[in-house]
This record gives sequence, structure tokens and C-alpha cells, in this order.
Amino acid sequence: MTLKIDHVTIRQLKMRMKSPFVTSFGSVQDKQFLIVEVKDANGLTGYGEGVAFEVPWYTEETMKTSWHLLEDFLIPMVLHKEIGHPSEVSTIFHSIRRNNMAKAAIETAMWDLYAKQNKIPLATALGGMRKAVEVGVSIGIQPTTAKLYEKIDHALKEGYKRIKVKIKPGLDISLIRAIRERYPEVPLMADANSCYTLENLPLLKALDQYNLLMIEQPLAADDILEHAKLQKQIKTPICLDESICSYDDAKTAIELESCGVINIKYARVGGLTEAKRIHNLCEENNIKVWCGGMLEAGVGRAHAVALTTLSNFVLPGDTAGSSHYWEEDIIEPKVEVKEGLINIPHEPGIGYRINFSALDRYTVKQHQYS
Ligand code: OSB
Ligand code: MG
Repeated sequence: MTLKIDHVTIRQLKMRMKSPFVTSFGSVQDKQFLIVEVKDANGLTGYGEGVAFEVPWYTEETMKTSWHLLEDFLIPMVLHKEIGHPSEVSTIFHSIRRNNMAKAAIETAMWDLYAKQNKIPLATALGGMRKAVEVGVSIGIQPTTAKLYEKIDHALKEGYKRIKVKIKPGLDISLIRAIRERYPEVPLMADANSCYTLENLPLLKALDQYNLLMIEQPLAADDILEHAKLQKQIKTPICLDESICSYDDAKTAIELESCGVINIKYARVGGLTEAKRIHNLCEENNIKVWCGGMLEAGVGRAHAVALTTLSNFVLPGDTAGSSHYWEEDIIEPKVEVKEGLINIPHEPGIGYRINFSALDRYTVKQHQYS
């Protein structure tokens, strides 16, 4: 059996989140993203999610650049081709620079299809052994401290295993202090989404007193060197997110000792194959990893959850359940978090069915390539 694709469909979806998600770089509520379907000659289908936002504030990609890359370059590279294994797809895409979220959208769909062809769960296809994965939650910037407490209370009641909050200049020390006053022991971390520079060293040092699990991406996305300088001067482990877009970035960060932890997002690195390579490299070098999120709907979440079954995902991920963000998800059953755990589905592929009635309702545009 080979991964020979006869049809690819790209859909653009628009889904309203329960509440706006606010970070140091902007706010999202009506989330637009892509769903890619690949179909083989037997009519079996695989699904991937194109998670780039409409605005290029997290990385340089957007939903529209993803569509362009898929249509004009990536789909023609795989359509009607005999591909032996999904791990070859990232090599096939090698001549296309970056555009990792566009690549991941179709690469993950090929992984799903491969697992379905072989009647095994995606987690098994990837080599994952866990039966359940631990989950934390990422809480965006809130209008008031009362609202933030409310969100944290709710997340703890739902059983999430750690709380991550977004910080930004002017809402950092005071925010973390306020959280620690009310929750002295909660496993807590802060994500800066690149909003500081080394000039903020005193502030970043001051955060050391609050017993944070880690501080995520304090400095610029392309500043692996400056993160190394910072890590030498603060006790809180640095976790890199935006800085790690490839295996080579991870290698550089490890060699320079820029971080103690890496947040792996398969979409940011071009797919599941590259995510697994980075995971393995980190494991060999005693760098802990956890699985990040991109406010995905169910398809993207399912891929993240499968990836998290690999052995070095030793910290709770950002893969909150479907109901955390969405009234109704595009998969069935929805991703469920119980006591901070997501059970790994046993069905082939991503292990969740597409809810086509929801998928159709949220689709604003689609095109098939054959
Ligand atoms: O920095 O991890 C981030 C969401 C969008 C873009 C970047 C990030 C995030 C999150 C939320 O923190 C993760 C999630 O719940 O999907
Ligand atoms: Mg982050």
C-alpha cells in the first residue's frame, strides 16, 4: 500500500470562540483556519488543520499564505505521487523554504491517512506509548484580575494540571504576584510571546521569586543567542516556543543552553515528522518538552494529542479539551479532559470522526484539487 493521493480538498472555516483569546501581540475570537482532506483511490480520507492565523503576528504565515503555498506548491508535490511513508513528506517539501504551517496542514493529513490505511491509531504510527496524556491550560490576558481568578478557578475545577498565563509589559510582576497571593502552590508558568528584550533583565530576574515552572519565549523569536544570555542570569527555566521552527533551531538552542524546556507545536515546525525529530533530539539532551497549541479545532487537537504520547512529553501540554474554546467542535466525540487527562482514542488515524454537519456549517470556502 502506498500513500497515493487522488484528491485534496482545502476548506476555509470560520468558528467563533467562546471568548476572545488575548496575548501580548493581539486578540482572536472569530477564528479562521483551513482543513485539508487527502483522499486515496479507495476513498479513505486523512485530515489536517492549517492553523496559521489571519494576521502574521505569531509567525510570518497567514491563512491566505497557507492556501497559496498548498495550492501552488505543496499539493502538486504529493498529488498522484507514490509515497511510501508519511515521514517522507517533509523531505519532499524540503525545497520549499519554511511556510511550516502550510506544510504541516497536509503532512499531518497524510499521517492520518497512513494510520487509517494500516488500521492503527495515529499515536501508534508515531511510536507513542502513552494511553493518556496530561493537560494544562493557557489563559489569555483578562480585562480584570477578578476575571482572571474566575478563569483559573474554573480551570482548576475542571482538573487541568497546570496554569499558563500570558504576560506583557505592565501586566507581568503585578499579575504573577496577584496569582501567587491566591494560589501559592499551583503549578504556574508565564508566556511572554516575545514581548521583552534584555533591557528588561531586572523584571525577568524579579520573576524568579514566584516559583514559576518556566517562562515561555520572553525574548524575540529569532533571538536564540540572547535567550542563552538571559538563561545564565535567571533561575526560572526558559521554555522556547516561537524560536524553534526546525530541528536545527532546537540543536542551536541546546548547544547554546538557551532553554531548559521546549514547547513543541507540530505546525510551527512543519509537521509531525519534524516534531518527532525535535522530540528525540531533546530526549537525548535532557531537555523536557511539552505540546503547545494554536487554538486548534478538533482535527489539529487530535494530531497534537497523538504526538503527546511520545515518551519525552513529560510536562502537561496546552491541549485543552474541545469545550474549553468551542460550543461545538468539528469532530466526534469531542476531545474530553477528565482529571487533567485526555485518553488516547483506539480507532485508526486521529481516532475522532469528522462531524460533517458542523464542518459544512463552518466552511466559508472550499476547493478540490485532483
Ligand atoms: O504562544 O503558545 C502560544 C495561542 C495562539 C498562539 C500562540 C500561543 C497560544 C496559546 C494557546 O498559548 C494554546 C492553546 O490553547 O491552543
Ligand atoms: Mg507560547
